[in-house]
Amino acid sequence: MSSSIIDFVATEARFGAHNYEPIGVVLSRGEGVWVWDTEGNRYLDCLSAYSAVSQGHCHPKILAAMVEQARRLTLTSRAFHNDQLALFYEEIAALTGSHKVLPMNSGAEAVESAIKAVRKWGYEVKGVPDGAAEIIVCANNFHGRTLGIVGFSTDPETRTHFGPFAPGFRIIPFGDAAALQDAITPNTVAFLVEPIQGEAGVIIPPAGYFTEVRQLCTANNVMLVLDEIQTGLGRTGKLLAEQHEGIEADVTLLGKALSGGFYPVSAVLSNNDVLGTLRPGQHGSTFGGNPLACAVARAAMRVLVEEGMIENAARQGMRFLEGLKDIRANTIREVRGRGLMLAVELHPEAGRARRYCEALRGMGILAKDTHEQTIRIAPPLVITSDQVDWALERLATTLTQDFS
Ligand code: IF1
Repeated sequence: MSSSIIDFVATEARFGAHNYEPIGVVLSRGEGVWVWDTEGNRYLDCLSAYSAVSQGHCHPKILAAMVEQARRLTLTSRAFHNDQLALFYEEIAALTGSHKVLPMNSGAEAVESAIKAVRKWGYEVKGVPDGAAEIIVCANNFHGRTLGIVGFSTDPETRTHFGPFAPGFRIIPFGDAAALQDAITPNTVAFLVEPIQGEAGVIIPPAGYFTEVRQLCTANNVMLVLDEIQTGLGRTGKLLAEQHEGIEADVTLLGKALSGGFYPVSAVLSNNDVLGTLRPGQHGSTFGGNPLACAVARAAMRVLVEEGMIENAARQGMRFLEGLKDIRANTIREVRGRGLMLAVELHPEAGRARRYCEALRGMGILAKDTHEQTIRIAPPLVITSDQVDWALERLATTLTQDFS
């Protein structure tokens, strides 16, 4: 690595908590699907900051909205109204068909807020005895890094030595509707689940699973909470991943691309009285619903729809998935994906996915491994057919090598 890269990396190592092991590249500029490092090398971003930069890096219209708002008013706290929040509410409700919105900042905050709201609904509307509310989650879930959330994680790396954890969660296998039926009790207030498990390696449930889930939740007066923080906003080729299943969640969580990668913006969306249980003083956030966040999110939602990014994700996702499936390589165990949420799972004997990601960096592609054997592929939704083909050529070259 050149001296400047070494300096950046060494300084990070010297001062920073070592809670990440980044690929050896120091990025300094981004535009659309491309990012450049400090040496001027160009890479196609196949991670999109874990689906937060779905609109492409530094989208000019989101930037303009951010700069214009930042010049006028950035933060008021919710102690006062501002002239962006109502417009954000109207536009996100219209886009998603929601009735109530709770604006937060990070995805984890949206998840934690939803947990608080469904518990409150359970006690005050469903009639669950106080303190007895149960929430069902799936094994191999990823919903964030707060203490409450890692308390129901099944990934040792995410939860070891962070205890003690909060009670009130039951864990069932993902994709198994019978297990959900068996786990529901009179005290169950919600089923919290990702439509596709992202960090677990882009795990897509069996056809019909969510139809059964929807029926079970409705029959048992259990709130279906879909965490669409990664799958939402066009990533899977539809506005929301639930649309592939033909169902509607009771509570939907959005984050990441809700700001196009410019600012932490998340939201809890509710189609019933779950959010109606929150009264003044019972929940809040310094930055939640601030005018800058709202202006950025309004622009991010607008360009997503106006520039046909959702339809493009469906079209280019199919091209990418078929192209990956056409790669003849002994290293590949399975290719999975929906829209531009894709993954290549390697055979254990092919070696760690990290090695292939490092080789891909040398080919001009930035991708991220997950759980040792899987390469996650999630480019911005603005990717063109030529860029998909460009990426496929380099992926084929890399995946037909053996880094075991
Ligand atoms: C990391 C991946 C991990 C999420 C879903 C909530 C959140 C996330 C479905 C929380 C966040 C990020 C977190 C980041 C890496 C990335 C990630 F799944 F996307 F790959 F970790 F598993 N629900 N996912 O995916 O949102 O609080 O981060 O805004 O923690 O390393 P957040």
